[in-house]
Amino acid sequence: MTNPLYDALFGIHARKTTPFLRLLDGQVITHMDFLATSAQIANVMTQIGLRPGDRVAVQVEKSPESLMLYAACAQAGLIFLPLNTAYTVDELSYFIENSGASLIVCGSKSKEKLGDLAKKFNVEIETLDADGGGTLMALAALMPMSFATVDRQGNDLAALLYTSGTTGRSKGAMLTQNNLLSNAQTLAKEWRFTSKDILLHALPIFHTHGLFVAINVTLVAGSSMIFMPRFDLDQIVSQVSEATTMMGVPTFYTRLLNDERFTKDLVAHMRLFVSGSAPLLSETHVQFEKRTGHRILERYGMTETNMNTSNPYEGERRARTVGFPLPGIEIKITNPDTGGTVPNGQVGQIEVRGPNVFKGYWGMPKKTAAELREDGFFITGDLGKIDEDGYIQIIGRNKDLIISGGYNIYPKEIELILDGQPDVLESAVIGVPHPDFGETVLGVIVPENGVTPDTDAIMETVRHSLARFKHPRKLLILEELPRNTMGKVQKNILRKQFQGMFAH
Ligand code: MLC
Ligand code: AMP
Repeated sequence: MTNPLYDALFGIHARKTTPFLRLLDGQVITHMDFLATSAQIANVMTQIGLRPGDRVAVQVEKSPESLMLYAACAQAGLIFLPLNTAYTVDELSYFIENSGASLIVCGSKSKEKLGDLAKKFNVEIETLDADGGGTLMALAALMPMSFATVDRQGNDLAALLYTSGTTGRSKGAMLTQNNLLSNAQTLAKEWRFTSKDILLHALPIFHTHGLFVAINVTLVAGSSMIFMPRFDLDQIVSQVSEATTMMGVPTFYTRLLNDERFTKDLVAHMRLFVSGSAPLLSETHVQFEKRTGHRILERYGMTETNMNTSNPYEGERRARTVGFPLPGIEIKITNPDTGGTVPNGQVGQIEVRGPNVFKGYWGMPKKTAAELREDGFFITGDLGKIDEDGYIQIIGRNKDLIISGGYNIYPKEIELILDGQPDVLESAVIGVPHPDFGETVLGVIVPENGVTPDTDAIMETVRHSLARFKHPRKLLILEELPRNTMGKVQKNILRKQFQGMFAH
């Protein structure tokens, strides 16, 4: 009986009394204790009636128990479906229905609101709070501390991660055991992770970066983590001297640079800082090295593919590039119109093929076929080029996407709401530079029949419908939107016009 993902990430540690999670209150959770509790959770889910292949939708605060739930899903052959804690009930409703989840795990405070959804879609619901309280752990405490690991194949699904689409509807990226495992093994080797490493973990664990990159790499290497509830400057400054490595989005690094306590001495013992999920400004890269003596290692990935490229561990880590394709992964730059490969140095769309590339979008064969070629290359929607030394540069995006503090925001989703508001003829949502989040959301609306729309009422609707990080930081009213001769809205003109709106 085998379960490649569980065996390689968790099973190998089953008898180890070595630290896995180091918490801020000084508590240490060993691998063995972690796995005993996760086995109890696997027993709960199986007793509730869940069967291999069922989806478990999880919207909970970051905690050791939430990570145990991930391990329990792997052990029981269930498909883990983590959800941003900022998502509203409207957003969740879609994910629950689309995925056909069998179980929702949410915080106690959300139980009432999500309870209605659970009833509507006939889904079981359990609660899990930041402190480990709630019905899930109460049931787990009554269960045996061992669970017969469910047999799985590498091609079986391990996780479903929703990523927004250009049409405004999110798509569930189906990630197999092999997708996750191959990438974790490759990254651990490339970045030289060993059992001696201690990773400072301050990322959320409902996205690829915090979950699959940070945690899976730690697990395959047998390293441990300082497990923080969220990114908090005071906590980072107080804990970093205990760590050897850190992974973060660019906002982490700009915030650290703005803090005088973050000095060369404080991080002298650190081995590696990794950045990704959004472009790292050259200025940040340079300033960080000046301040700390460390060159940040920038890598490039996405939900559908895990990590694709990385700057070298040894060798030059080049600013404004994302390095080279990872071993076993192919990258080509193609002409978006013809699909043909363009010569090095020329900008085109980035395509990727390898064991990391997902299986397709859940229940969306047409969307899958449009982005995942028959020969296995996935069209990322990012634009880039390969420089004379083989380093890959991301130049822009072929998809209408805003990345704010590492979170992806698809303008279409917001525009659909704005367009539906009283006295609004049409709208355009754009990303503009922001000193903290890299980019932030700006909404532009055009009034209907010369009547000025009530922007406060519109923002209230937006607040009800969408997660906070997607809210426009400002709503502007314009007489009309710039259009080209084909009638297409020219967002580049709007971006240029308002680029200084949130500048320093
Ligand atoms: C929080 N807010 C955000 C935001 N995060 N708004 C826009 N963009 C964000 N990213 C909201 C808060 O709700 C708050 O609202 C206000 O902005 C200010 O909050 P804050 O306290 O300053 O923010 P904070 O909680 O500190 O969060 C910022 C952050 C966090 C950068 C630490 O967003 C974060 O951890 N980002 C990491 C995202 C990530 O993991 N991405 C990986 C995706 S995987 P109010 O109401 O108070 O104004 C992927 C693939 C790959 O992309 O390659 O890795
Ligand atoms: P997501 O869909 O949330 O997984 O986000 C993936 C997207 O983040 C990619 O398609 C890129 O546009 C962007 N991204 C990830 N890493 C980097 C990076 N190092 N530099 C620039 N963009 C990045």
